[in-house]
Amino acid sequence: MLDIRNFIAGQFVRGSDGKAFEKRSPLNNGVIATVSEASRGDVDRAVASARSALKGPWRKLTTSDRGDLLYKVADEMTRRADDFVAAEIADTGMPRNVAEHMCARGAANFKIFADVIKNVPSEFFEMTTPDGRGAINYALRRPVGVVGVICPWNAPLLLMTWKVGPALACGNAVVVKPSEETPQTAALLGEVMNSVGVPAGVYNVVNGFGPASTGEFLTTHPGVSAITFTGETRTGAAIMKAAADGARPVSLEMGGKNPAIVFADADLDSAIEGTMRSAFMNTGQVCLGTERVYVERPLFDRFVSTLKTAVESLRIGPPSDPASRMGPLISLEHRQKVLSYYAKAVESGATIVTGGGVPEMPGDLAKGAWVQPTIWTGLPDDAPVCTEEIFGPCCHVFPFDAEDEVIDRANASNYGLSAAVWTRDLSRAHRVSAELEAGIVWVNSWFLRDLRTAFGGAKHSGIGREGGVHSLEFYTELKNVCLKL
Ligand code: NAD
Ligand code: 6OD
Repeated sequence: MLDIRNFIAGQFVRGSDGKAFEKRSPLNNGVIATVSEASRGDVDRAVASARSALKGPWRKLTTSDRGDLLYKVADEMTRRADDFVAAEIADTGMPRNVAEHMCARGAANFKIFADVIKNVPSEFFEMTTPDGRGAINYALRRPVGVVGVICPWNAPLLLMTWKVGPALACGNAVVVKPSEETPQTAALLGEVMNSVGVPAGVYNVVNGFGPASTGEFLTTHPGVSAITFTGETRTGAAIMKAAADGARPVSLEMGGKNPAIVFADADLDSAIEGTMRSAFMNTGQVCLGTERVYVERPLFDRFVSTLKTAVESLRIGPPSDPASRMGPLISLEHRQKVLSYYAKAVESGATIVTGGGVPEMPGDLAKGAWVQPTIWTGLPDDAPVCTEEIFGPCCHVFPFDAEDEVIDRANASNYGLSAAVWTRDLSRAHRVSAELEAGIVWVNSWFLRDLRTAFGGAKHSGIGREGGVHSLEFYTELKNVCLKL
């Protein structure tokens, strides 16, 4: 049985009040680890260790030296890729190819921000003064301090390093709270930090839950200078309230109910391949996933029947089977939520094109959090299944007749994270992309990411942007120096 501990001041430590919780495998619901839950006192110690790291050798490093150290972190993660992949798979049950992609992105997140901070130019202005001698102004970037990082379970290492990478590149120290469902890779990263010589206290991990537990202790802690969060919109709102007490900045990456729009002139094979990924990758547990698919009427029947064939050939199975393309959901609890939407779809009168239930799994796997990938048609736009984030392997496919109509329908959502547009008409691609209310619009692709670009959500999907230089806006304070000549 694995013993997952908190990582505070460079040491792996149990919770000071002895509390621990069980981590269960999504494959068969068996207990795979005991995780030490951090108490309020442990969170105090983690924040204090981060704060003192900010005064130690970490502070003295130049941007370039810090960048070199973060390259070593990335290289060590790559060297230990098998460990990270195995840990991610054990926590989530995701197929190996998905875990490999996520872990490679984890390492890339350190390198890209080490490069960004080294290369970002600084502002400089010359000004005149009444005595004729003038003055110069230049901007310096300084770390904000201790950053609290609250993470979800759906892409644990990718999403944690997406925040920790830029935070450290900018010279901050972090206290990370991984999801209670996925504690393993955050702990492994602690080993990596120690082995490449990142000073103790720069990277800390506290395990536990949200309300009345570690998450709340961290986000309400007065020693935390800024909070960056990825997760559900209602959790983000609670964290924003906690941050308001100390007038601390927040960066929130939250939920989505993202549209895919397929025009009749689209390359059908690409649109199907893209929709298979955007609706079913990682068992639909991707914030950028497209649970609403709008297809122009002349292509509608063909699209639905081709998608059905593709979904029915998706191999559901454990990560130990190399042919497996879809794993379980994260937990039985999450499956209950997803299945409640499967039931609501039926109650609302949906046509089930395929799926809608639980697959038969052999042996011990029958106890796991498996669901069938599911396609529906026939519901109105305002049915709960079509407006609320389900976060499972499912989509509803709607027909549409006109460009303006589909833009209005795609935008009629409280969320605004991403959208995918499938068309061969370049002018239309530009027109529609400009009108869609989303942080990112993919044209003839999905989840293609240049990490230098802004990433975040509109409306209830987020507050702020991270990525490239945009991350620096959150993780640094900009200071103007005005020097009288
Ligand atoms: P969640 O909001 O339930 O939990 C996220 C984290 O917040 C966990 O670590 C949890 O313990 C912690 N938490 C919960 N309540 C808290 C509180 N009151 N104070 C402090 N911490 C608290 O989200 P989840 O179920 O882990 O993840 C799935 C959600 O994340 C989906 O809505 C998905 O769309 C979203 N997500 C968004 C993005 C994005 O980039 N926009 C990326 C991935 C996932
Ligand atoms: O690619 C990323 O940087 C990112 N934040 C992806 C989010 C995935 C959501 O599940």
